[in-house]
Amino acid sequence: MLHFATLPLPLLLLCLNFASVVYTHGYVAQVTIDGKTYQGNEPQGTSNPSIIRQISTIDPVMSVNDSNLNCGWNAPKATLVADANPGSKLTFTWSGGPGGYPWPHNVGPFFFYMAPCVNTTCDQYNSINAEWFKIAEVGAKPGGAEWYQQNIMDGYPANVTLPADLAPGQYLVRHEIIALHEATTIDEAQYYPSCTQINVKGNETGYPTSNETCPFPGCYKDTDPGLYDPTVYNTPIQYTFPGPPLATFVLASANSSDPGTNPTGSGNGSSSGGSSGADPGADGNSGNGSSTSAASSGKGTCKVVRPDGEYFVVQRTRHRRSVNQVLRRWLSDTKRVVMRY
Ligand SMILES: [Cu+2]
Repeated sequence: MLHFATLPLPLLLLCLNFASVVYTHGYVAQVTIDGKTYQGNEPQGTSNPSIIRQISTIDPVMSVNDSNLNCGWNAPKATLVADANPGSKLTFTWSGGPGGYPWPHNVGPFFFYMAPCVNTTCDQYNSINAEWFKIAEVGAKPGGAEWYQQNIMDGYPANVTLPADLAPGQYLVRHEIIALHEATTIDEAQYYPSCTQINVKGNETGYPTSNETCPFPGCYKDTDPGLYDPTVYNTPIQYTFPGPPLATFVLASANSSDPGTNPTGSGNGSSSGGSSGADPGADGNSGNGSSTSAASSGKGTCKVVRPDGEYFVVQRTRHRRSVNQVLRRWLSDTKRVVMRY
C-alpha cells in the first residue's frame, strides 16, 4: 500500500514531476592489495586492462543455478594478474553503478572464496570449472542489530586478509555480496559475485580439503536457510551462512594479523568464530559515498530510498507519466518511504 503522506510534500512533487529513473544495484569498482590500487571496469564501459573480471550489468544474479553465479554477469577473463602474498590485505570498493552511486543494500552477508587457476594462469582460466573454497564470511555486527553490509552502503570497502598459510600459485578471489532484502520469498535472494585474479607468492602449504570445495553454480541451494529466510528482518539477527564451511587451513592459520584499523570492530562478524581476517569497513578512505550525495542532490534530481536500501534516482526528463507509474508500483511494496536528498 502507498504511504505518500510520509514524504515531505515538496520533495514528493519534485520526484513525480521530473522523470527518468536510475535503479541501482552494483559492481566492484576497485580492489587494493596491500595498499596498491587496481581499477575495475564499469559494466558496459571501456575495457581497460584490469585484474577484476568485468561484468556486463550491475543487476543481480537471481538464481543459484545460473552460470553467471560463477564470476558475475557474462564476465570474460581479465587481462592482468596482481601479485599478492599469504597474509596480504585486500580491499574491495563497491559502486552502485556508473555515475558514482553508492552500494544500495544493507541486508545480507558477504563472502570471500578462492579457487586455484588449475594448469594455467588466471588470465587464461575458465572459472566455470573452478572448485571454490571459502576464506571468509561476514554477517551481522556484534549485538545483531545490523549487518556489516551496512558499512558498504556507507561507502566503506569490504576487506579480507589472505590466509597466512596459503600455498603459492595463481588464484581467483571470488567476492560476493548476497542481498537478502527480498529473501523472505524463495528465489528472491540477489547475488553479486565478482572475480579478481591474483598470483600468490611465498612457500606456504595451506590448501583446502576436497570436501571444503564446490563449484558455482553448485555451492548453494535455493532452500538454504541463509538464502530463503522468512525471519531475515528479525533482530537480533540470527543467520546461517550458505555454502561450504570455512576451509580448515584458514581457521588453523588465523592469527592476530588484524591491524585494528577498523572503527566498527574487527573480525568477520560471523558466528563461526575466529578466522578469516575479514575486516569489513576498515578505514573508509576509499569510500564512494560522498560523491554520491553530490550527484543525487543536483538540480532536478532527487532520490527515493526504501528502508531496505533500494532506491531510485529521479532526474528531469519529459517522460513524466511512465515514471510515475513505475514509482508507484515500486513504492507499493514497502511500508514506509524515506526521502534521502
Ligand atoms: Cu540491487
